[in-house]
Amino acid sequence: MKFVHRTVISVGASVVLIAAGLAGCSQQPKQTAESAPAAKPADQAHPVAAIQDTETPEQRDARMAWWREARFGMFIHWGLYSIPAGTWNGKRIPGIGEWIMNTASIPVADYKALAPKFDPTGFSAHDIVALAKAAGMKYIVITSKHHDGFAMFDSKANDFNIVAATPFKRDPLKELADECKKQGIKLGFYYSQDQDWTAPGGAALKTGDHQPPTYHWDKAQDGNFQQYLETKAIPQLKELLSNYGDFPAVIWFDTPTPDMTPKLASEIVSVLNQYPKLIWNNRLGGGYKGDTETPEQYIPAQGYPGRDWESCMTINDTWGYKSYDTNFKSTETLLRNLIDIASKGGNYLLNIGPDSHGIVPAPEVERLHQMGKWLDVNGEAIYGTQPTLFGPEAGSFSTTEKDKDGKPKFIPAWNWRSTTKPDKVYIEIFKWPNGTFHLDKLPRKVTGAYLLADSAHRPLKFNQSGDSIDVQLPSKALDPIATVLVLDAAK
Ligand code: FHN
Repeated sequence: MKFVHRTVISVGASVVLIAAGLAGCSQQPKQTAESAPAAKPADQAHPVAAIQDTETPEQRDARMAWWREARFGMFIHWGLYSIPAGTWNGKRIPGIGEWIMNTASIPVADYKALAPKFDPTGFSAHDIVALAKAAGMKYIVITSKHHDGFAMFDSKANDFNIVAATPFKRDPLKELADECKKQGIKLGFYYSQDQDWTAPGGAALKTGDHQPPTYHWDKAQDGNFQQYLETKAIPQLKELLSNYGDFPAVIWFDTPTPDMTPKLASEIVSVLNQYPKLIWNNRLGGGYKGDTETPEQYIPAQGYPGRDWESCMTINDTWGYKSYDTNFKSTETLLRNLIDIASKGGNYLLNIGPDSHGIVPAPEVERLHQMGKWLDVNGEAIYGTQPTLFGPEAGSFSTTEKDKDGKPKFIPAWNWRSTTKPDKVYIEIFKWPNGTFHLDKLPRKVTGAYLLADSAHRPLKFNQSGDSIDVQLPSKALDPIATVLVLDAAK
């Protein structure tokens, strides 16, 4: 897949896009040292000041509090693309499932003809929310409209939507909003504000042999971007922001292109500003940085000190369901990713891709349940924690190997990670040491040590001398994936 106008990093079967003005998504962590932007006049930065430009650090901390506590969320990519599920006209289409319309150059009319076939009666908002909860996830972000332009909600602004155009006629976002409220977790909406391959004027990124300047592959896609924005995207965003009670807690924008000028983006920001609790990511475009960095399909070597961030990742190699993608990551990898991310101060947004019946693939369910079991025992070492006090345990930059940008390659180490709370240091041990666990440079006095998975919290012997400590461990790990050693150690 090849795009123009922006840097593209292919990660397996997925893509990461860096548009002009998009602050996140870079392979190397960007050390933006601002913990909270100081208030500044609108005209100095953006045509319309965003909440991040005007709020105080205290207001920002309050707005971000639940999100920072959460650490683990569920991403859901679900739409019409789950019907072809990676196959078109009998041919397996390479790449990520939700891109099939673009990758296979499917004409608009043919793609729209999927809608009358979409009847996902197996969808249960209750079960999906219960799955997120069982996995230990604290929020859900679902695709309300992906690049294919199909709205997975009841939209009066555009009738290419699940209620008006399918026999299903139900609004899954409404059902999810009700369930999330009932089961006590947050709900956010992904919205593809810029790319829209079925609305005239919607943008398309360059792929395959699609031609400039629009990279459209069907005349029905041609039109005016501003008109698309003002007649479809902004009205739909208004619907999403006002029709779902307490939600959305998050709006997750995606793939901004140069079409999204600062002025056009500011039209969206004027709408977002009416929702002062809302959190939105760094992919709006037009130079707006939003609230969160969004590394995709990778974990930044050192996180983004001073910035909120969230790594979004797939369980297999696709976001939207593909019937033949069985390359599922192991529970061990998924859990270690979560721990790695938490130790660097970020959130993990882990994707599921329900099929065309609305059913979540069994291997995904199985892994999420296993993650939840670990979190049931060890969650206190993840939720609401602060990053490691150490750092080198995460790995180091190679002195010989370079990454694709020619910079020193980061080589992760997988022996242990650490997270902290004001009165505790957690050590998540992957590789069980023989006899004792040794730590250097511990800047706190330790008053007790035990294993989280030992329900009796039996004290472990330790010897602290200066800033180094040795803790005596049992001969075997209590959990083969990660056993958490807790050090009582107040700041
Ligand atoms: O093009 C999309 C892709 O389909 C998927 O939605 C991911 C999720 O972050 N975002 C874009 C690629 O960066």
